[in-house]
Amino acid sequence: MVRSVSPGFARLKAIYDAPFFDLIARSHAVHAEHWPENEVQLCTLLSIKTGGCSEDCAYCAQSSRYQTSVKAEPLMQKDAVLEAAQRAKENGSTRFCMGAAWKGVRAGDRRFEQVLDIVRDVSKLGLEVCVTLGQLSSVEAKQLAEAGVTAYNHNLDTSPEFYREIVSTHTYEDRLKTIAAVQESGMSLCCGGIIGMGESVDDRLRLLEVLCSFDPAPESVPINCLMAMPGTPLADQPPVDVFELVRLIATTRMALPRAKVRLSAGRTRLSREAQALCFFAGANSVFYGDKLLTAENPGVDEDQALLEELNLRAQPAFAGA
Ligand code: SAM
Ligand code: DTB
Ligand code: SF4
Repeated sequence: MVRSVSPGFARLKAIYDAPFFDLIARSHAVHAEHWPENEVQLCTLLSIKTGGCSEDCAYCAQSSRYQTSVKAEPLMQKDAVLEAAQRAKENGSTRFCMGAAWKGVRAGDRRFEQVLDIVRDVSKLGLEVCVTLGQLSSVEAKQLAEAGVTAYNHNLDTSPEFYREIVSTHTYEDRLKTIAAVQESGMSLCCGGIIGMGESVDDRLRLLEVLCSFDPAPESVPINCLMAMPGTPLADQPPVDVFELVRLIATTRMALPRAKVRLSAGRTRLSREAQALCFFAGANSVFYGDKLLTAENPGVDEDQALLEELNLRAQPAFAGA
């Protein structure tokens, strides 16, 4: 099927296809215009409910459909979460993101009430508070906002066309409905994707086109490189080409100048030089701490050394808000 190309998509493609050094010079200039230079936000992730998820997202080690090394665990106790948040703050993170391996949440559910209770206390620490709990409607979104959540992460992950190759247990439309509920509640939206799942460059730009259609624009756009998790259907995917990653970061920076562009999962495979190129092209946030949700992340010492070598400073909370 031949799809007609929208003006938005054509514009993104023209940006993306520019000669590499022109592209990153332009995106760096856009970055410098909108953000204090040499600042990177450090965000710490915590999986507050790991594994046993009903969904079949082909990239995810937490799906109960696949035999992976991740075991299902109950929702963490509040004290342990607070301890982790405090530690993240002491290490220099200004954003704390709690993830749960759920299809979604419903008002009145005991576990959702527990999450609200955790959020009320975490939000007293002065950090940006992000959660990613799967699908929700405006009722739950409002409750989370009132409890002190500042941002909700709900990724579209790829283009509408490719999404059905990756997930069959929910639809792109379901994701868009959750995003609309988040936007209505006043929480800011963190929404991005994964590259390296077998999608085309056009699929990546289609995702970006959808992100650009949101009003307000997403506050934060995580760009994850697939971490090919043993046992998942995508276990054997080859790693993404680093120049494709840099091009996508640069295009995202130019398309969404005020968004935080987060260089997210997959940094363990990126050299220091590759990460430096990503920051130059417009990435201004990383996940910080030895672990993502279940997968490995560079160690804190390694990241501190990299930031120092590149003269990058940790960004204060709510910068650019
Ligand atoms: N269950 C909720 C959901 O699906 O929205 C929240 C947690 S889910 C693990 C959050 C995001 O992590 C996914 O949307 C995906 O972008 C990212 N992710 C999960 N597994 C990944 C992997 N193996 N490699 C890269 N990104 C991954
Ligand atoms: C996002 O886009 N990436 C983070 C965060 N949002 C929740 C999660 C990455 C997960 C990587 C795989 C894992 O740790 O299991
Ligand atoms: Fe479940 Fe989220 Fe993993 Fe999909 S990405 S299997 S919804 S935890």
